[in-house]
Amino acid sequence: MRRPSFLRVLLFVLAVSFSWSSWGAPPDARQGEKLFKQNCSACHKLGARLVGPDLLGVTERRDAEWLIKFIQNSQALVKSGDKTATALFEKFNKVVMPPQPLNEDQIRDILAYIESGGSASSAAAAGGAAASSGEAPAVDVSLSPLQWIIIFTLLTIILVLVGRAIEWAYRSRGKTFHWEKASPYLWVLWGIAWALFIGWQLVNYTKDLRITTGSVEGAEIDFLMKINIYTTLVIYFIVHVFLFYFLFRYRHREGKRAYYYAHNNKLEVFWTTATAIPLVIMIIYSMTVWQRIMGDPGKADEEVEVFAYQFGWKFRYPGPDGKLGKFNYRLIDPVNNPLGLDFDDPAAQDDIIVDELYLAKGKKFKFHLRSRDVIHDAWFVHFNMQLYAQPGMRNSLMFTPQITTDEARKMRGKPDFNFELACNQICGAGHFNMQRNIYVLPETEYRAWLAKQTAFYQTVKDKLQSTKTAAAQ
Ligand code: HEC
Ligand SMILES: [Cu+2]
Repeated sequence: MRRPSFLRVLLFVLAVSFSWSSWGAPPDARQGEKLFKQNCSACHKLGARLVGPDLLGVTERRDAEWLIKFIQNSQALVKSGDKTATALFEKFNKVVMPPQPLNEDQIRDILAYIESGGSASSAAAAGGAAASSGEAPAVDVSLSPLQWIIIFTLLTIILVLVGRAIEWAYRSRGKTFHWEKASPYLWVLWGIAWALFIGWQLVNYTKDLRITTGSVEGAEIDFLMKINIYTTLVIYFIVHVFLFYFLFRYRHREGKRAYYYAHNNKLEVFWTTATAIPLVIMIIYSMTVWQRIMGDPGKADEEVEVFAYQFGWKFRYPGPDGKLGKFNYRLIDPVNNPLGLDFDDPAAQDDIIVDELYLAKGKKFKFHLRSRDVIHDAWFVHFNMQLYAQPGMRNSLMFTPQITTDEARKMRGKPDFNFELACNQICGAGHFNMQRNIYVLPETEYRAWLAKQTAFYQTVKDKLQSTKTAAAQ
């Protein structure tokens, strides 16, 4: 087989670098948001119909090529007899969507914004706030995966060319360059560079490992994870030192041959037990941690119901009687009774329903997870806790918040930081929306907050009564 000529390699490099510009950055949702506000918001909204259709989820309904054509000139598409466009035009009483003077990239930005469900707006708002306070917004220097691939390909080609250049230089003086002699030294160089790179990563990217976890139980899991990471790190370095040392020690030397050593039972037994013992210790320890958290955890100080639905969360507190009242999924009514509470049960009449989760520091909370429709996953992100919420099942999970939101903000140096609850199960098209803030307060403030809430039943009592009497008549 012929080796690729250098001309071909050169052509490839040139082709790659020319197409670089067209492979530029991926669509930018923030740019898209700006364009959307300027050009589309008069007639479109995300999440509601205005003059034109609700655009939330439109990127799933239609393919990108169609959308680009339609947005650039919808009437041209209608006239060309496109069925979808014609049907839409009819449905919207022949209101013409004017042609939009946008190029393909700009439309892709808008589509990225639509796909983000309008969530670029909070990021943009934060950016705007930073800009108005005189702080320059951070410059985004991230590269697309394709650009990384190109960079690595180019680097590899450059390395190969340097190697070839060395060979040529030797040959031109009538000598031969022996790679088998040079490579052990290159390996050592590579080993040192690699160790430095790993060290740099450890310094730069382990900051998050040092952040105090939000819950007492989560801190135990953290500790467990750190033992694992640090043990493997130590082994990683030992193994790699030996790897590069042996590469060097047993390098090619004229007239010497390596001794072929096939098998040694003693050695096999030694390294099998040497790895098995720490593993067994680690497994036993993690099982006891798991048992402490998920086994019978004893009585909780507070109980809260976490109710998941497509696509959001509701939280139910027991009210003054300290008891979560009965519920029945048959009683669910999206407006008047979203959680299906059984108001014939007095314990349900004082229950409080809220949209954001409030917790008290140092109190053990028991969370009863419930799902209205599909499997969701209640991930208490900064507390190292998660469990599925399954329809027809009542799962529960306990943990004790150990720092307040204020303390966490100070520790992180981020005044607008919030603990989060997120759905960790891709549960449908609106999955991205299943995120809620969690506020951890000192106990007194938590009690004050609870005391201010009104029972859900009070807010719907009259409506329920009138529908009941209407039904009776
Ligand atoms: C003057 C009002 C108006 C403006 C401005 C406008 N649209 Fe529309 N849009 C409509 C109407 C009305 C329809 C319904 C279809 C029709 O009339 O042909 C529509 C339909 C659409 C559809 C098809 C929706 C579906 O369900 O398939 C998309 C996508 C769309 N518009 C995107 C945009 C974007 C992006 C912009 C801004 C760059 C924009 N529109 C600006 C009025 C408008
Ligand atoms: Cu979900």
